[in-house]
Amino acid sequence: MFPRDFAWGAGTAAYQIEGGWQADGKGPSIWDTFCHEKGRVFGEQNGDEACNSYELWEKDLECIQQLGLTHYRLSLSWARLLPDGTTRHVNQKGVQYYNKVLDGLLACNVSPMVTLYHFDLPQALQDQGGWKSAGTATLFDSYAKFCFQTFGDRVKLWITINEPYVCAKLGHEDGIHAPGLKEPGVAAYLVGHNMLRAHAMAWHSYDCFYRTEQKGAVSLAINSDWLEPLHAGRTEDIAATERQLAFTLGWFAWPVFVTGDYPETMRSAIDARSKKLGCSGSSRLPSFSKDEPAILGTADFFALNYYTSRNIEAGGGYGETLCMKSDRDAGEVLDPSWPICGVSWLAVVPRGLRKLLMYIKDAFNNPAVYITENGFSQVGQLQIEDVQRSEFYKDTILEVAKAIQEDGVNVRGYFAWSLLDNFEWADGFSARFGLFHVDFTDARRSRTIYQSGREYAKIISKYKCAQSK
Ligand code: PNW
Repeated sequence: MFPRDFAWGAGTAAYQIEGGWQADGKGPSIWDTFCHEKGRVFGEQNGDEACNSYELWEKDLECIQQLGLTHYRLSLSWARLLPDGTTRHVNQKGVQYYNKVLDGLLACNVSPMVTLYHFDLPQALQDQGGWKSAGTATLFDSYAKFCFQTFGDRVKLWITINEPYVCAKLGHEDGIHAPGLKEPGVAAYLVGHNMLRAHAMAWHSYDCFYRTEQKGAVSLAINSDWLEPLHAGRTEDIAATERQLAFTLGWFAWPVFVTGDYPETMRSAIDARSKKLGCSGSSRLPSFSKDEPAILGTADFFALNYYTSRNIEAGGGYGETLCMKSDRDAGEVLDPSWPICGVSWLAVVPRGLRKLLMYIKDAFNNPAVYITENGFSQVGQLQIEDVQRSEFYKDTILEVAKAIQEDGVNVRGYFAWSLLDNFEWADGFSARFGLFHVDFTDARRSRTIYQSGREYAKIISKYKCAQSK
């Protein structure tokens, strides 16, 4: 049911697993700073040590092999490689660390997918304005070139930026992720803009200088829920769903895959709201300059992070305040029949993934798709026999199979989130997304496979066997 070279993977991110926050010359990142401030993270926890993958990476390799993964998605810590964020100073110990991990993966016949940026901007760059500053995009491009140059002989799948939506919205509008800015209705659009510019510059750099020799592929990971109108026949809800989609998936996918610019629905909604609120000056949504590398066409595949679904109704009660939610003028409603698992925002709806894949096929001209994240967490009472999550993986992978077989979606791989229980951002260690349990009270951070991990391993081996016949 799956193509022969289908990628069976699992993912992690540097800050969530590595620890070693000051080890061997690493510079601080915005997540180090954020977690060390009071009241930011559940239980005042932080990623100072996390899963200690900085020292225990060989244990991670064992987990990867136990699952039988063909691919592993990891991210590089920018500040571990370039402590002040610039190529003026390279931390060789950081280079050695990632060389060991990448070589270790290849030695086990596992292909790496590498994310350059997974939420952890070097603090030195935040001090100069962070993603609100246009110059950060240029520095990201230099960092990306450094990584292509240093690791690109072994890495064939690259993600530039993970979930620009989450970075922009949670980090700069809601202030619940690093850098913790609350500048509603303004900063997130600017940050998203600079991330798109950064991504496009890096893609063009790869295309010009590395593609011929390294023969890899580059994209950005876009998170999206599946959205449907709350009342299927209600015109206002249908329009609200379209707006919500434009402000989430469309915000990043339209410029890259469709027009080189933001969705018209998004721009007109922001302009209209600005007028209504009497915001002076130019639009809060920046425009792309003709003098910079084009945004359109800067993805070699579609990288999708899918977790959940929502029903959408018009309005939402954010009326006259300046914020993104009032710009969108759409409210999210959860169907009571969807089980909420672990974290509050995550309603489990596997069939939403199939529908979203179909949408992506139609809207973006049938691209190759990697599902770069999908999963759910447990909170509270811990179960190694996590029956519900085992069922979830079975159901979800079946939906992916149907998307390939029946809908003809060109899905090339599936990455479960996450290989290990890890530091779940503002939820600290309270939400466990791992296929392996990690004992954070044990200095050795012992890793134990969950039932869901065993289930995933079974699924992988079944399809691998079927294909070898
Ligand atoms: C993604 N939300 O982030 C990230 O890419 C992962 O690092 C993370 O562990 C995973 O999803 C699970 O949360 C998100 O609050 C973080 O809506 C928060 C939200 C969504 C995605």
